[in-house]
Amino acid sequence: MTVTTRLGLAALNGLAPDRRPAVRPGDVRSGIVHLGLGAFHRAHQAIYTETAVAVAGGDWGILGVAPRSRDVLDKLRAQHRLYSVLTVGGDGGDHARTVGILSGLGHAAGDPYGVVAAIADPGIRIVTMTVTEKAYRLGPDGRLLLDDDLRAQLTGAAPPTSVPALLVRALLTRQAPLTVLCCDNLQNNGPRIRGMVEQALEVAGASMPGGVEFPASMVDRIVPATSADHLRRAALALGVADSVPVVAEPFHQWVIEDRFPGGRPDWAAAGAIMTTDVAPWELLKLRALNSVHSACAYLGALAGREMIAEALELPGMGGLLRRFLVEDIAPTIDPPAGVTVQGYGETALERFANQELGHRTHQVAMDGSQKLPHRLLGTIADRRREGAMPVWAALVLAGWMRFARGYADDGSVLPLDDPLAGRIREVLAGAPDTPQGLVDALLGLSEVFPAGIAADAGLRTELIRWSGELARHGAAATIAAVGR
Ligand code: CS2
Repeated sequence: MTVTTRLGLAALNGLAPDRRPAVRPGDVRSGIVHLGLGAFHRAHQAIYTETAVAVAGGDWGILGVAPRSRDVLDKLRAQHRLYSVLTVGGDGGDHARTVGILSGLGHAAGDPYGVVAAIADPGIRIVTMTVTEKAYRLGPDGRLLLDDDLRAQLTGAAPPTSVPALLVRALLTRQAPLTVLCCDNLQNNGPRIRGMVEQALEVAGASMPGGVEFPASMVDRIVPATSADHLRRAALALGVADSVPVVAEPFHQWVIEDRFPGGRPDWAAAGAIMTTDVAPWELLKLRALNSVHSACAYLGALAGREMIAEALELPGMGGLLRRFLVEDIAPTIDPPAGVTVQGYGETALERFANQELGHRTHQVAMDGSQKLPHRLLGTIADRRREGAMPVWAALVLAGWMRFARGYADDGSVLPLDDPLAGRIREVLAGAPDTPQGLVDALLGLSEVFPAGIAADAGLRTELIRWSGELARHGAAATIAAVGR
């Protein structure tokens, strides 16, 4: 069957009621600027916000800002800012619904001053962000990585296209209270972003105005890149063709620290957990879900597995990941009331096994230098402080190191999609291609590894041992041998 009608305002009346947006597109005025119009935001915060507005009202339309590429922006514009979310792997099979909460669109690279003006506008009371770890330009010590370009952006000498500069240039003129809500997988994300903005304001010769809050939040939903197959399935499930659908698993969770001086949507009415303490949720998610995801990605990619669900099927992988969870991760976490690390980890593994998602190992492997400090290195540091050796965490880190070499076990090339790719290639080119050479070269990256980890002789020995195992036997055999 070919679907010929295109998604747009005119197509909405022809959709079944459960596929239409929960709010009337265009009815809701903007109250939120969102930086990072990628798939994750559209399948997560946008749906929570649309549901909250449908249930409890409020001017909480989202003005979505694309940081760099215009592609999604132009396609959304052509569809009157409408798009669909295709939920896959649930009991009833594919289900699609359209979302109409986007009340405006912006482009940071093309019109940075327009985005600054939007954030400074008193009608906007919240800025949410999903720009990924690297966009915050923070080093392992939490300090802003300043270069000439960023300095020029912060002082007004160059257009403010980066996230720190967009926020700072807007805060310099803003009068009304504002909440800046980071929705990225950063440990301690609220205070960390506050610290980043404080430093950036200092460079601009200013200090933090009153009435600006930075609550922490934990976001969770697996949202892979949309494939051609997803496009086709979204059109079939919806009955009209959408050029920018997003695909997601049924599961979703959002835990938010409740500090919003300018008000907020009734996200609790949409199922979010509003709380005073996000930290236990954040740590649980980063360490017991994201790091396990990375383990599947690096070890799976080395073993030639294209998809996360296929990596999980490697003999021994399930056993290895459970040992990683129970022996290394669980002792470092005090989970929220009513949750166990093991139970949470089991649910994560079931979610990773969703075959319909088509989540590629290479996608999760991306940006390892930015992700691992938040999801893996804390576990290692905490266990080492206790005098224990986190053997499985070391295997995962060695997996990243082997991945960074750029070759899978069958010799095929692995993409190193990482903001530090140039630095990584440079240090590896100057080192012998041995387990020891690999480990020493990469541990020397002070942009990634805190001094305590880089100088840990016991950990270094363990990393060299695992790198040697992976080099000699390959990831598949290494996992099969230990994951019983
Ligand atoms: C993944 C996350 O790509 C990755 O690094 O681990 O995007 C993961 O799918 C989400 O955090 C799940 O909420």
